Amino acid sequence: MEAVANISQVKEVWVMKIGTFTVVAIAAVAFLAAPMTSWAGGTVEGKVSFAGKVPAPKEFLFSKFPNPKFCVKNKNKDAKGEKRFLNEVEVGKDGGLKNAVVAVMGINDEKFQADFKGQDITSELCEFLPYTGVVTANQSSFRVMNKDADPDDPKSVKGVLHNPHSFEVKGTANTTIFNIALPEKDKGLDKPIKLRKAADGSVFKLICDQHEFMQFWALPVTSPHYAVVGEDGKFSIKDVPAGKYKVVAWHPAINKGVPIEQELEVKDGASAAAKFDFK
Ligand SMILES: [Cu+2]
Repeated sequence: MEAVANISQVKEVWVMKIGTFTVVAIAAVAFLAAPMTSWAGGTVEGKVSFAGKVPAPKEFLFSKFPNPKFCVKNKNKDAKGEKRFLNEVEVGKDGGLKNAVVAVMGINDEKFQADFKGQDITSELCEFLPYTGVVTANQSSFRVMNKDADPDDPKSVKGVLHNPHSFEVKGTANTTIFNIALPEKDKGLDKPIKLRKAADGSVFKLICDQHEFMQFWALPVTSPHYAVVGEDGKFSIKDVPAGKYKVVAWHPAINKGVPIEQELEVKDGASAAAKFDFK
């Protein structure tokens, strides 16, 4: 018994020693890292504008799709409630291109990519929200939640059937990633996604196979240095490590979905201006 007690005492001392070493090591790293992170990196800021003629929304006759009496509750429609509008291009009063995605390219942040879970996409009143976002090429979780049920339709009391179908899109090529029916309200899907050609410029598309006007589009990114712009078109991407970069602005329905690029240099503690003018 005594021998056992002695061994455990020795162990405790050993653990304490390791513990002390660890604490000292962490403290030393923190001491070195803290002053650096407080000023390292710069900001990329600017605006995405659209100066061209804003294309008319795409039109879909409610009557040609399932659940016309429910889907008409969506606000994007004509005065008579016959046509659903898909406003692909929305421009703010100062010319900002809403929903454009800006990303600093060439930063391979592996921790960000491993942890990235994206955002929950919702199906609400027969619309995927939001309209644009970002994904990673090898994303462990992509989620879509069905928020729709129609109390006035016996077939849809438990849920309006949506069928999120995702694709990797490159040029005119579309490759299915997943295709899953969501028949019940407040139930969703959670799937990993892989984009094999993200490095070659592919993008992600989500469309409902029941209601074609339900769409979500995303640009693959490799670091947290991106922004999805609102209707003022402005963005401010902070804490970008100093260096020379290609920065892109992308909108799925403008310039045939091809991003426009700008080269710039980010300096520590400074702001680098980026301006993207789509026509
Ligand atoms: Cu649908």
